[in-house]
Amino acid sequence: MSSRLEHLNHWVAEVAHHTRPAAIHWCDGSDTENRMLIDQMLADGTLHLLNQDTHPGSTLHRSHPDDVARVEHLTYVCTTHHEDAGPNNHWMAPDEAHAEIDALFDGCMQGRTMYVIPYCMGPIDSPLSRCGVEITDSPYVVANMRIMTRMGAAALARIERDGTFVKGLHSIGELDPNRRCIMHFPEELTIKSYGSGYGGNALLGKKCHALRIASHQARSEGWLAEHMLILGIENPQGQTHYIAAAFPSACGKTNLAMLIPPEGYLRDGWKIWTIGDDICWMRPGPDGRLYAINPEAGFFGVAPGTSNKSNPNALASIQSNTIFTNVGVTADHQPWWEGIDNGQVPVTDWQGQPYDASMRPAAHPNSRFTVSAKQCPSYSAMSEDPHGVPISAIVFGGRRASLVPLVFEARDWTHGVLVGAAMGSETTAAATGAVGVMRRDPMAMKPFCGYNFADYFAHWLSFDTEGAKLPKVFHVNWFRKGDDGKFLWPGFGDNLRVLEWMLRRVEGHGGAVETPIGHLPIAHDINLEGVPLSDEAHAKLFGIDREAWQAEFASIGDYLAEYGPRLPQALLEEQRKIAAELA
Ligand code: SAT
Ligand code: MN
Repeated sequence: MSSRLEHLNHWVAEVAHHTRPAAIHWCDGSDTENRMLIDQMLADGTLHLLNQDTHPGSTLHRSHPDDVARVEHLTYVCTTHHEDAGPNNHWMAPDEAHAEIDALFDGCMQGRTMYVIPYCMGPIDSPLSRCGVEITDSPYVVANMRIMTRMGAAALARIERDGTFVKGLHSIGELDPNRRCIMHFPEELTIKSYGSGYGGNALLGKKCHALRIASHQARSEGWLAEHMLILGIENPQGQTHYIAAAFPSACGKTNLAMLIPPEGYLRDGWKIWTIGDDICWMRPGPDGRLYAINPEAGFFGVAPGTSNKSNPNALASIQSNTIFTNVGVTADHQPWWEGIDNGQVPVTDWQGQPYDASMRPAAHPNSRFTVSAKQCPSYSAMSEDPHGVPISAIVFGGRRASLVPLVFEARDWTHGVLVGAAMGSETTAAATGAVGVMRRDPMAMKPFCGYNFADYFAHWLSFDTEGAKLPKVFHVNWFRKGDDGKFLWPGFGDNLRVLEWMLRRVEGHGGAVETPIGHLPIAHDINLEGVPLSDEAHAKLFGIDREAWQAEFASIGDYLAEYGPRLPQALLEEQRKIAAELA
């Protein structure tokens, strides 16, 4: 191996010395290697074969019942100065963190194979891409990383060219919740994760690298690493606009990224192109616009609720070569989850027990599918473009049963940053803890920003420079409920009606009224043909309750104050200005 890889070799040897595996396997990402690992996991029960007639190449993994979601309370950002991690992160001093987690890693791979996974986040030849190497003792992680990233020989070649990479060390350990933690060392470009085999805790390329470490890297290099989907909207004239949209986990990012246009739009020739469903890296191009890539190569989507009605593109994507995690199965070994709505019935639940609705759902609420993006019918070839795609609009959204209207537009970039910083959402099953509690989740990055949110907001503001052609910023809420507790907006494909209004705003036509919280469409500005809405829906989706918004702005002010003197003054002034207008 060349001298440029010496640093990597040295680290691998050091880890092997410390964790004492029975064997070391360098992953090349080939089909042969993948088949070998899958066969081995089928033999030892890590994977179960699904019906190969209906779901060729697909398997099921049942995780430990205590290991089914991200564990935010056990996730740390370990910077030299506590202040650099900010009140938005759990912090530990780097020395202390290394000592604590290294003790767990001591000898933990005895009797196991240690896999070395070189991977690239983003197209192999893109200047926006960044590489990493994950060392793990989980073949399930290897199989997932192969789908979610560009993994193997090509990535190793790029690492050799770049000379740098993010180091990720992972062991499933004993899968004991009391011996579990995920540590990030942004200053050392290092991640250490112990005791969990679940997605966001174990596939280190995803949230740990592409968001926590990358956000830190992006700040110092002048770009943005965001928890956003990227989609292309092609109009009947054949022009495509790209939108990046941030929503918390399990709020429909995958559905929006793969949306099927409603009837009239399909007839007129509108098309949706999927670039990514979870993560977006963007940086200003020579023309001043923001250009985005999806650092991932696959989807790690929430299974429950995915049906031919809610997301036919996702359902079509997962007919083959898919790893399902924690779903139920039917008598003939097809995957099944709540809301699949295909007329079949589960016989076995996600824990492998006979299905009993009074015991637990057939699929865990955070059960997932892992599949290559290329299997999606709306996959865009632009996903491989090394330059990325130009972003016309940035959308922020949360799950808000009350208060927040269907859509509004920020007046300018600074206001847009405040809209993102003030985002709130009700918690979901994607993280352990109570579900349905409203919490502030700025830019949907609360669990993923690798540094102090005050500095992060300042970084966002810093893009507003002379010559910048920044996207317009919008806020949406697909989840507003009526007095009867039912959703007021149909959502799914009909969300295109809202996106189309945004694009008209981007192009300078498209009506709106000015309000203190931003520009709101009145109902007739949005194409509602074929969408019957009650008077209550009209009032709540397209109106604002000033008094309730005054209370919201007071709460936003209190929230921002938690960041103390590091918070950029411009953001506070924006909040105060709007609060005053509302009063
Ligand atoms: O569990 S993951 O972090 O991979 C997915 C998510 O929560 O968005
Ligand atoms: Mn996510």
